[in-house]
Amino acid sequence: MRQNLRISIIGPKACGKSTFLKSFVPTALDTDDYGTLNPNRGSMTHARYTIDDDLILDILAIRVPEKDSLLSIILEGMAGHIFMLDSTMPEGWFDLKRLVKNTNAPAIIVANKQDHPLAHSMTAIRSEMATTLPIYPCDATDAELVKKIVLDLLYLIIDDVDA
Ligand SMILES: Nc1nc2c(ncn2[C@@H]2O[C@H](COP(=O)(O)OP(=O)(O)OP(=O)(O)O)[C@@H](O)[C@H]2O)c(=O)[nH]1
Ligand SMILES: [Mg+2]
Repeated sequence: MRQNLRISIIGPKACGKSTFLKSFVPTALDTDDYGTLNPNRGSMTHARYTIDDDLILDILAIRVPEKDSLLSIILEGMAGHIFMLDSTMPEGWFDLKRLVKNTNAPAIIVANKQDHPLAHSMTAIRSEMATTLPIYPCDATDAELVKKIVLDLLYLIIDDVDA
């Protein structure tokens, strides 16, 4: 039976969500490509990735919304989450920490922009996030690394379904 899995990439403005998704699926579309851009809200990016005849991934990159009520609607039905932080912007980590605490689906954290000269260290990020979720150092332009991270999340999702 054919199955669609929905995965979210959630993080603050400009942390690299779209770059990450386009490294995984170069044909990923921004919402303005669909004609629905609201410049006050920022864009979303969507990609569909076919694993095989039975499994399709729908990946949606979205900014952390201001309202928790909106967030719960967006997150509903997601099989897993990639929480992305900008390693150069500690002011955005708090919001993400709050999200991580309130999520039950399989999830990982991506510490993006680790290649950037102003990136904080993984030690500092791990200490601040204080979570048992895996935290991956990342450069969203590195397609091989991005693929490995998405596949690791997929394995977590499959383990979760089997459990
Ligand atoms: N150095 C570095 N720059 C990055 C990385 N990922 C993204 N960027 C840059 O950060 C900026 C924002 O990247 P986007 O992918 O548009 O970020 P976004 O999270 O989709 O942003 P919004 O959709 O506007 O919320 C761009 O200038 C990217 O080139 C990274 O891993 N390292
Ligand atoms: Mg984007």
